Amino acid sequence: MPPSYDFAAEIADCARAVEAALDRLLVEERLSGPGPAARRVVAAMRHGSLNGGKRLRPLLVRQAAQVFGVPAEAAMPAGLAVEAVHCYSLLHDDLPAMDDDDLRRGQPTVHVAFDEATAILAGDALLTHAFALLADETCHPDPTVRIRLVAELAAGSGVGGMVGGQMRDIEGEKGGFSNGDIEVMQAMKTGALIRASVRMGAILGGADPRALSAMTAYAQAAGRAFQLADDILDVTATSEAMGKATGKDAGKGKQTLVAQMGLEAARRELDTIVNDAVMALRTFGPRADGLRATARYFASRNS
Ligand code: GRG
Repeated sequence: MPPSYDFAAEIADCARAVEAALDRLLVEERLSGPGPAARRVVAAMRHGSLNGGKRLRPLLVRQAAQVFGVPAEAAMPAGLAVEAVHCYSLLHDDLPAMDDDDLRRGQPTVHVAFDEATAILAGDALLTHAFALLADETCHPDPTVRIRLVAELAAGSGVGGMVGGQMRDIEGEKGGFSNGDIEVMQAMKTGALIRASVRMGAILGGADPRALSAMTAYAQAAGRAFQLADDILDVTATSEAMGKATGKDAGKGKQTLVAQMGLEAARRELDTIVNDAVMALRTFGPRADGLRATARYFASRNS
């Protein structure tokens, strides 16, 4: 990593590379199996994954891998797998049975542009394809590493991770959540995939158990910072800036830390958490500057 690390250049470069790779991969020829890929589902997968998105999870995979000297291109297939899971989660989250949103990344959501059944299937197909990307030899030459990546992504996205967090979030709309309940829900719903991204980068780089545990501590703090910033933005940002509806948490009686502790205390807490994330990386030196910058970006972003 060069002495003066340029975060703006790296996030832009990563977003460009992810967009181009998804554009190449999400086509009928590449997605066909025993039968030809269903054209309408592929079109909905493309609608739900192309043209937008900050691509923060592939960025985290790449930056975590970079700590162990892995080049950005070698971290791309694993990053794409996490992004495919993330896009599926947004697509399903927007459905009428969940958050019922019409706008995502400044465009009509997939069930609005297509229909509900197609949106469900497109989400399912993105989730399934994520694991095909990890199983492919281009992801890593060593099958043991590929299996660890599969297990990591499954744990982060499944019922003990993102899906379980989403269930808790829905249950929490009835009220009665303590601050601790909210933290567990958020650590699972949003934090688990961020944690998986960082750990997958570290696994690609062959991190030893001590390094993996430091990276995990970073990831957990960064995930909390990301979610707290998202809750703050839901109160303070416009829907134009966010490319999606804002002010929905309070409207639905959603349990957030901002609602519990107030805006000013939430902002102070955010500073503390970012500091925790940066401190977790103290043993890594300049190669971890990317991860440090991303934790700071999570707290300062305005979209
Ligand atoms: C439906 C199984 C299932 C899970 C949904 C992640 C999630 C769980 C729902 C998304 C709801 C939401 C808006 C959560 C807040 C945090 C979040 C994931 C924001 C969107 O992520 P960004 O900012 O989005 O990385 P982009 O558009 O940049 O990819």
